[in-house]
Amino acid sequence: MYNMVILQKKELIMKKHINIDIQGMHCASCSAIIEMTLKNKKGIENISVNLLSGSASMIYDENEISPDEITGIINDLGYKAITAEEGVKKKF
Ligand SMILES: [Cu+2]
Repeated sequence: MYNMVILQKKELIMKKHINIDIQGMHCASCSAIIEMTLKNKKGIENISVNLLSGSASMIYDENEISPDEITGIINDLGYKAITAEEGVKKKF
């Protein structure tokens, strides 16, 4: 009983929401390619890529994938991904 509670808590902590700005998307197939590619990666859920705002929103599991890996996947597709944290760093 006690162990189960701890496991559930752990699971909540490991799943994080992230918003990523993506530069270089021109049309609906650009956003569809990014969405489909990330959807197939382990540890990524609830992904939605928004062409108009040039951003992606998703839940990721810290045990399976890191923000750096996610932006790397997007960059490998030929786009420029910037996480919110990097954006803040650049301003200073
Ligand atoms: Cu396109």
